[in-house]
Amino acid sequence: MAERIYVTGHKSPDTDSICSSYALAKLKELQGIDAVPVRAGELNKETTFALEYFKVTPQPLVTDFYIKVGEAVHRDVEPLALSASLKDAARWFSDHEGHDFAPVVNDGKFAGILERGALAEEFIRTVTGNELDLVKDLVHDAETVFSTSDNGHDVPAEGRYVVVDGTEYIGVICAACVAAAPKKKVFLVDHNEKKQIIDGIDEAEIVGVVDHHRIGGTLETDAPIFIYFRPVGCSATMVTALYEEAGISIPQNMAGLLLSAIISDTVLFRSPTCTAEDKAAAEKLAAVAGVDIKAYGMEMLKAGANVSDLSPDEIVRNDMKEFNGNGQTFTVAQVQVMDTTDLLDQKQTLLNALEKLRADNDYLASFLMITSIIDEATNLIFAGNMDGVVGKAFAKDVLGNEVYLPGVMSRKKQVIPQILSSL
Ligand SMILES: [Mn+2]
Repeated sequence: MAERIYVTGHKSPDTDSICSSYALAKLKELQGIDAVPVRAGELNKETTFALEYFKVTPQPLVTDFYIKVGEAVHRDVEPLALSASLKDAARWFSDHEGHDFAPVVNDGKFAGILERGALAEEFIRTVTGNELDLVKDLVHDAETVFSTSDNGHDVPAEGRYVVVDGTEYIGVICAACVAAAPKKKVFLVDHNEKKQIIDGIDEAEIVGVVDHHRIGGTLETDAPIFIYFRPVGCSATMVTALYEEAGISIPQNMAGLLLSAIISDTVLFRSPTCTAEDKAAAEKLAAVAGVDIKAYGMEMLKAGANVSDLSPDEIVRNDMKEFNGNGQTFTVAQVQVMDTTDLLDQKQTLLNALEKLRADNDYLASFLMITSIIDEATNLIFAGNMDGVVGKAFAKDVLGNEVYLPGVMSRKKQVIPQILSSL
C-alpha cells in the first residue's frame, strides 16, 4: 500500500503556509509520490484572495493527526445475526477464541452483544431441562461502544470493544490494534515548533520539514528525515528551488500561489527578512503566473489588510503564533494594514481582548503587532506584566502597554528574538 504523505503548514495558517504546502504537495504528486496538501486552520482573507485569483480549491482542513478508531478497527470480526441459533453462537465462540463477547447485528445494524458467559449459562440450564433461548433473548447493550471517528488512544488498555459508524456495525477494537495502526506521514512546511503543528503529531511520523523559521527545539524524529531550512524570506522561495532541483516546471496556478506567499511574507519585498533570492524567485514565478508583481501584490495585500469586519477577539488572534521561552508560553499575533488609525483608535478594546486571551489560556503574555504596510512600522501592544521585558527588548520606554517600532515588520526577525533574549 502506498503511504500517503500529508503536507501541511502551521496552525492559524498564513498565505505562505497554505500556498507553499499546496505547491510542495503538487511537486511530490508530479514526482509520482502520494502526497496531499492539508491545512491546519481557516483561511485568512489574503490567502482566500490568492486561491480565488488562481482558481485553486483550498486543501481540506485537518484538526489532528491522532490515530482514529476507524483506522485501527478489525473489520474481519464477522458479527452474529440476531436471528441466529444458539448453536450458531456456540460455533462463533469456538471460531473466535479469546473473544469474551460476540457482536450481534440485525440487518447490518448493531443490536448489542452476546457474552460467552451468558451462552455457557444457557447451556447449563438446558441440562436441567429448560427450553433453549434464542440469541435475541440473551443479547444486551454493550457498556462501551466506539465510533470510527473516536480517537484510538481513548480505547482502554484491557479488553475488546465494538466499533460502529452511526448504527452500522463495523468491527472490534482493542488498545493493541491502535498501537499497531500505521502512523500518518506528515511533511511540515513553514513551521517546526511543536505548538504550531497540528495536534496529535506525536501519534504521527514527521517525514520532512521545509522551513525558514528558528528551530523551536521540540522537534524529534525516530528516523532520519528530509530537512531543508534556509534563512530566506519565505518558504515558497525554497519550494520554488525544490521544483528547479527536481527539473519539474511549476504549473501556472502553483506559480501564482508561490508568488502570493513571497509577496505576503516579505510584504512586497519591504520586510527586512526579504533576500535577493526571494526577489529572484518572485520574478520567475510572476512570469510563469502571468501577473504583474506590484499590481497583483498590492491588490492581494489590500484584500488581507481589510480588518474592518473582524471583531476585537478575532483581531488579537489574527495570524497568531505561540512561542515558548523559559518554559513559559506567549503569543504574538499580527495584523498588517494600509492605515493603522482605526485600530489604534480602539486600542483599549484590543488590550482588553488581549488580556482575556492571555488569562483564558494562562499565557505569560499576548502580543499584537499592528503593522503599517505603507509606513513600514509596527505598534506593538500587549497584555501581561511585560513592561520590563518589552522595554529591554526594544530599548524603548513602554507607554500604556505599547511601543512604537519604526522599521519593524517582521515578527520572526524583529520581534521574537528580541523578546526571547529579554525574558
Ligand atoms: Mn513563511
